[in-house]
Amino acid sequence: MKKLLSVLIVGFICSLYAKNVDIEIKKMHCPLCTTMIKKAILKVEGVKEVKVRLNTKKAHVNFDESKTNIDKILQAIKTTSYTGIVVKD
Ligand SMILES: [Cu+2]
Repeated sequence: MKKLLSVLIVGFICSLYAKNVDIEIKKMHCPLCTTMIKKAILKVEGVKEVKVRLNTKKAHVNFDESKTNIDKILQAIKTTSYTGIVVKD
């Protein structure tokens, strides 16, 4: 019972720090771009999940707010010479 409780607490704390952001990536035009951008975002410490879609030109990022922030993610996108704009957070 104690174990179950601690799992629930850890899960709850994790969900407090977990944040999702949708970023529009300008001029993204081919599957290679999506792969490159995805890799760059995944390099940011604290990023848990990245989905980059070419048809919508958007990246959906799930990250740990206690370890990173949106600015660091945007900076990572910049290293691939693309510009990301936050759509929704
Ligand atoms: Cu491309």
